[in-house]
Amino acid sequence: MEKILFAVQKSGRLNEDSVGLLKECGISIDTSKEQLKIPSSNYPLEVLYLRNADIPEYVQDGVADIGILGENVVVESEANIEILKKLNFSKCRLSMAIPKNVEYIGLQYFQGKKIATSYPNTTKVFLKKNNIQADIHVITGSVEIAPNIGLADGICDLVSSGSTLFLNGLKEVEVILKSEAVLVCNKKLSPEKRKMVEEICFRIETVLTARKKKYVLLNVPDENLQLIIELLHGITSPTVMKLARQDWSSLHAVIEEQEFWNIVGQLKKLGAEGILVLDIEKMVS
Ligand code: PRT
Repeated sequence: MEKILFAVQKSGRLNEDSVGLLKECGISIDTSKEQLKIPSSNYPLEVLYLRNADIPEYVQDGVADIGILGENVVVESEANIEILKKLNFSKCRLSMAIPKNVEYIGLQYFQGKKIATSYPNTTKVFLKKNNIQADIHVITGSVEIAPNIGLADGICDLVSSGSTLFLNGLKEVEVILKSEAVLVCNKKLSPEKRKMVEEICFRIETVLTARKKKYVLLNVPDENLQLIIELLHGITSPTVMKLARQDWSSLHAVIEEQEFWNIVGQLKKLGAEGILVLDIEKMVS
């Protein structure tokens, strides 16, 4: 039987969540990372531990069939690969930033200016689209220090909390790309491998759907049962069970976590008691 070659970042921000997601999908892999290629013990799959920045080319060339990496790297690489799914972790944005004491007059600020970045392709495409001609300096690390040492008038770099910009006296002025971890695959997979990739996508979807939902159990007085059922408009009709206590029922429902916070006050006002909120491990809709 063929094996899927799955590229995962060897070490760095994406590693733990990527390996964790595979495990939640029931795919066991050794995390020792001493070897580049490690077979799963219970699934026809081999994990290739690679640098995030190298994954687009490996997937494009078919050295790996599928992989998890930052969307920003997919865009920057301009590789001919397919994005299968956004994975809802490692969220960040690629932004332009300038010294905080400089007045920002809009994108025209960058006309004829020097911009330091590790993302020259994405930056060039953005500037061209906006008719801005600027001088791009490619730097591979510590881009945020470039304005302070007189190397550039602004930068284009990844931002998540914004503290790196703040600590370096910079302010974010334009977001040019929003990014998160994505699942990508080679565009010319054999029909057999395509089927295997679909199976992996199904498992990932099952895990991601479950992460957004909660299983809620609560005891409610029968006089308000109908009102509470209407509040809990979850994925399916809630389960209602009679309690030993007279005129009371137990309700079970699956709802979005945010929705739970929106309605918990109303549930209490309607007399709900013993409210339990549980994580769901997997959910097939
Ligand atoms: O070496 P390799 O190629 O494997 O990895 P990498 O150099 O891409 O390194 P890594 O592990 O740092 O980042 C992997 C991916 O995580 C990136 O490609 C993004 O998709 C994602 N990600 C999410 C981030 C950040 N958040 C992030 N904050 N990548 C980098 N940063 C850096 C940013 O460059 C800046 O220096 O963190 C700093 C800003 O963070 P804040 O929180 O101060 O704003």
